[in-house]
Amino acid sequence: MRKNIVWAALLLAVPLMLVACGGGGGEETAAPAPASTDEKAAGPATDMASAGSIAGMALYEGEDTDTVIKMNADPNCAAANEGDVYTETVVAEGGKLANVFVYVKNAPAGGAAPTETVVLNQQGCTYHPHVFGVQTGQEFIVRNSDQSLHNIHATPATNEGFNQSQPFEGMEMTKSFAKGEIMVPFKCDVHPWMSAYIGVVDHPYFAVTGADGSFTIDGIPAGTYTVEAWHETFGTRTAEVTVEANGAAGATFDFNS
Ligand SMILES: [Cu+2]
Repeated sequence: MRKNIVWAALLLAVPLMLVACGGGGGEETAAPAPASTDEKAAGPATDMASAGSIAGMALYEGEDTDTVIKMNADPNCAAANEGDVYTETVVAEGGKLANVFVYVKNAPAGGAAPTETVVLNQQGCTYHPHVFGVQTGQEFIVRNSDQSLHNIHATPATNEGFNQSQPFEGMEMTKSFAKGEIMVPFKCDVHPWMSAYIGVVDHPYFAVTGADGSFTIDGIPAGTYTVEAWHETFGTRTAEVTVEANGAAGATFDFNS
């Protein structure tokens, strides 16, 4: 037993001695080279590591003026929904406003390319989501999940519009927009109540407020930014925001006045 301990001690000691001896050798000067290469390779990652975020809220104390959509004209649409479906032109609860597109106006260059697939789904004869964002050139899917004919009529001001029909359930088409545009309206000429809005920006620094009125834009480099919030009924509000390295900046958009 004791012999084994002695051998183990020797086995541990030998590498330690080698390391200690190597310290004074002239060949050690080569060591810093790979280290500096590593630093260079990690450059962009270091920038992202110091990125901050912008988070906040869209406020609206007024009433939710949405009206119930009458879908009697298309029995399939009526049958596809349990209960009432609302127009979604104002989705507000507890003083918080949903469906507000929030984006950085003077965004820094670069930024991560989008990886997740964005889907504009036609389900129950309304668009889901009602408001969303994509980057310029980013492909998104338009899907018909209904047993009704829809036509997808995009009416942009600066991008190229289109008007294509999807007569059958399960049909999909892939689209993208080349230029930044706030916002691109979508409608369906078969069901006049259908509407959606897509914000197109040439960077990933955008978000849409949720049912609780909140939004978060992650991974943005430190800097001072003009952030704009867009709502289909109430127009736009802006805020100046300074993001510190690794910092969390706040922005509140008041749509009451
Ligand atoms: Cu339709």
